[in-house]
Amino acid sequence: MRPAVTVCLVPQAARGPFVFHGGLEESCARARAAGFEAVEVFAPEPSALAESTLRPVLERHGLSLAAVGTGAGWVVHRLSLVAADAGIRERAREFIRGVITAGAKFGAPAILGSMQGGATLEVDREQALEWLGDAIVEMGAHARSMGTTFLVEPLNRYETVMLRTVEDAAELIARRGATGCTILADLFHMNIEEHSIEGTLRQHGPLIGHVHWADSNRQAMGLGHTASGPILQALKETGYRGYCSAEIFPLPDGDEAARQTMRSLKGA
Ligand code: LER
Ligand code: MN
Repeated sequence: MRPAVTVCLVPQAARGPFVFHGGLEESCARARAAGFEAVEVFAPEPSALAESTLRPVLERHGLSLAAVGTGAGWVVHRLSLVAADAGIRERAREFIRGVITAGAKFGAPAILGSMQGGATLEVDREQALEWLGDAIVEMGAHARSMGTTFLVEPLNRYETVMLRTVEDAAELIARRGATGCTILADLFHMNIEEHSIEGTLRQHGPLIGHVHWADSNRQAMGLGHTASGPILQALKETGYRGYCSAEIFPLPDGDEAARQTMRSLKGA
């Protein structure tokens, strides 16, 4: 289990569940000071992940890139893979392709979260699932061609009507025969939607490509009521070797949330 911590470069998401919000250089320095060797970056657009910007900072702080988010396509640009407007859907795919390409230069997968569609839709869910399936087939193939993967993330019911459980994501990937896709298991969303977090991780073990390591209240693991022991045990049993990345609120502050995350993964 490799620990990672989230860095948000999007002013519109300043109150979002990310540990560090203070700019790339400062966030990387704080991540390293808390003992991390990898960061997950939430950027406003693909150009913010340009090699010429990102590589020197990561190298300066001895950090790898664990993953890159695509949610700013929605938060900043109001793009969605399931918008009624075909032009918006195309721009959404272009945005995600750009993030995949940028992350791939660092060996980092891109995450599909909010761009899958929200809690209300402009079209019926069947139509939206068709478009979402088309997109994951295309994005997965693009990620694969770049030597990386595309992370499909189920979200809780208050954030999406599309993929809410790991089973939903696994079913869509299988039904559409999407290659290059794995599933992001966000423990905060799973705490709301899954019957059993550890049971689900065991059932879908080979498909789990990334974990958002968050407690029930979306604070650092250990600050809510999720039992992390059985989850770590399930991840170990299934041979999970990916990141456990803290996508959590910076409470009581970012540095302490980062340190608590490290403590919760000690010996894992
Ligand atoms: C993205 O990783 C996520 O978990 C969503 O809740 C976006 O806020
Ligand atoms: Mn997440």
